[in-house]
Amino acid sequence: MKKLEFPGNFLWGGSIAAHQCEGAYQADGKGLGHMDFVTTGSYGEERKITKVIEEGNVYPSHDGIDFYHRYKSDIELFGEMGFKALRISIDWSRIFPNGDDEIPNEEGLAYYHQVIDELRANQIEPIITLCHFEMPIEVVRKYRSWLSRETVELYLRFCETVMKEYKGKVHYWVTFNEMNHLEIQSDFSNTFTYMITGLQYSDLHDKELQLATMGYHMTLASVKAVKIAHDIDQNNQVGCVFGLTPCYPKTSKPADVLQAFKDTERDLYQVDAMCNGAFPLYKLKEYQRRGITLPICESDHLAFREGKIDFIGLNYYSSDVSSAEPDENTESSLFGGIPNQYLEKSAWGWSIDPTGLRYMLNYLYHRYGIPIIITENGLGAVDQVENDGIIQDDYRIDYLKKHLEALKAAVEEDGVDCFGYLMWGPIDLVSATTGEMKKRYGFIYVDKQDDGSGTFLRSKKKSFYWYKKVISTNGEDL
Ligand code: BGP
Repeated sequence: MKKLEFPGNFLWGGSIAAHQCEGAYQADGKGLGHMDFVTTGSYGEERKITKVIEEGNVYPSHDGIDFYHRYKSDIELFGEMGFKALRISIDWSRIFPNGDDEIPNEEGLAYYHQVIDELRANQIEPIITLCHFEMPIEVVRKYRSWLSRETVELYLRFCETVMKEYKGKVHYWVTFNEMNHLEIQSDFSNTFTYMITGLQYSDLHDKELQLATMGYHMTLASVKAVKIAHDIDQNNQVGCVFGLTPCYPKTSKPADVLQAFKDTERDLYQVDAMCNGAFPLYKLKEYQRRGITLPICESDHLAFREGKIDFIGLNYYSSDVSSAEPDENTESSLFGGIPNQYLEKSAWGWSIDPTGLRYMLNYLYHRYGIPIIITENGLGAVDQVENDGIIQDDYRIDYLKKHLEALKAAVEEDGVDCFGYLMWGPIDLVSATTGEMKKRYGFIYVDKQDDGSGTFLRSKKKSFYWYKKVISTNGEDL
């Protein structure tokens, strides 16, 4: 039998996001972004409220891991591991500090030139996310975030500016990170609403209509951005990143199976809209039934036809369980799910399910037939620094190894076209859903704690050497 292996040009690497690592929240002309207003424990621990601060220099959101100043040495460390690609985001508020400024901020543009050049110098392909929970706060305040069409235009101006600026240096663009989480109704509604839109869930007066409207505007913004990218450079490959969770039926009762199907499908209408050239009719019918009318303009139809994505980015962390009777044994997990007796959980309650990754890859590939890249996957854990300064993170290696085995099977046995694996948080950074530093994902440890203490010093964990070996053997030695 043929030996299983990854393609030779497979993009091994990692993913980070500006607001979770850069810090320097007001440096070189940057405007304030909505994520500059959250502080440790804002959400996550108390999942029903989003605490947003008004001002004050709080750690960690204002300092991140100081990637802004340390990008050179951090990228060198990624290079040492053999990274072929790094997904970063460009913080919109560094380029247009208020969102609607007449001209872009030169210092912001210059900064990302340096980062991209440094990646290229280390033979690392930059993959740029244009909106990873980052938006100038003024766009939220003045234009009511994604509730208004003006925001779509402001976002497109930002996209066009950076796509022209980095033309020839960047070939992979991601329009949005995880916009699909906006409409999930759960304990996390506050968290996701704030992260994705900068608006507070509790402030939405007509929640269903407003969430649907924002989801529509973001989907429209994405397809329009794809067209702009293709017009600027026909070599541009453009995708959108979705955080997807397979939902398994709690029992073989048909009602549970149907519920699981619906829950898994729930997040796919935006993928349908971006791959099929039209906003899906079944979703419009659902909105109609719920009394929701989307603000669709005649010209939008053409935008959907012209803005099909080239690839799908999959963020995969865990799976969920669905039941037709949702209150049964429900406990707090990422999406308020039901425990799966067959799976272990991370310290933050996310079930660990490598097979779910294979399942989701097959699901997506069979449905859309376009290339997929794993844009996030990883384990958030509390790391202990041993006396000799080393972090023995065998649990992280174990998690990643099992997910890579599942990915390998999806590629080689199932024939899924997956062209890269970007591990989430290759360097410790601030957690998106909890605002904490103690939830660590990295191969590289950052000496910074939630109380603000620490030196920002970097050190290699055991997993650093493991991933280096994985890359150098092209995934043969896991
Ligand atoms: C995804 C986000 C990332 C990242 C990751 C892990 O949803 O795209 O930004 O943070 O989740 O989540 P957390 O940081 O909350 O552990």
